[in-house]
Amino acid sequence: MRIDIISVLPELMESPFTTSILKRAMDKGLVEVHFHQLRDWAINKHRQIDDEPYGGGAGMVMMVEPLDKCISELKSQREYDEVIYLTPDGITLNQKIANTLSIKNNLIFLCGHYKGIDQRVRDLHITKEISIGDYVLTGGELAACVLADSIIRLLPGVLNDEQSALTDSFQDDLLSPPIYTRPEVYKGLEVPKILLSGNFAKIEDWRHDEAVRITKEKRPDLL
Ligand code: 6GU
Repeated sequence: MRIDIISVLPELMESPFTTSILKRAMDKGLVEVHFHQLRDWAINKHRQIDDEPYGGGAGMVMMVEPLDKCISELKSQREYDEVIYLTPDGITLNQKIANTLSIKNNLIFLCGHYKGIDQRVRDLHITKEISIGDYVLTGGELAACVLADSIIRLLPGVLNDEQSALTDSFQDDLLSPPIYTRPEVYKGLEVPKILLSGNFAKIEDWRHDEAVRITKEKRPDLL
């Protein structure tokens, strides 16, 4: 998989991709992530990429020309499955969307800023608009990192057996059951006896029942 991320602040996205599991995925060649500084496609010497909205109003608008030039150049180099605009007015990211995107080859992420992008960028290029939740961030960069992480961890070979995505919360629409490790008793709090029984069929039943109980309690909307 290849992900191209267009942003005015690519430095904001360095550490997620140079640390831990995502770094290993990159080192193994399972994913390539390329950052593009939008200002490199600016059309004047001030490297301007935003301008005032027609019709007036507060805030600036990301200009059509730099974005169109940048995206068109990328599209001339390879076929993209999706051109995704990260914006709070997109559809809310969930596990199903991450699963769907994880089987694509080439993705473009465009990080929104200011009041948003000129509508003509959407009309020309954007195939999906994604938000990571109902709150507002200063820009799309952190959202792009969240989206990339949710996708990359699903690529074959990224997680090891222990970290397997198959036992995640949300994989089967249930939250995870409680988990414990040593010691058996801590400050009077005991590990449930069933987990020490060695009866793995019963343990699986208990885990499922606990997952249902916890989902009912915390996220009844998932059931
Ligand atoms: Cl994708 N962008 C911004 N600026 N804020 C957000 C968001 C995206 N998703 C949730 N809040």
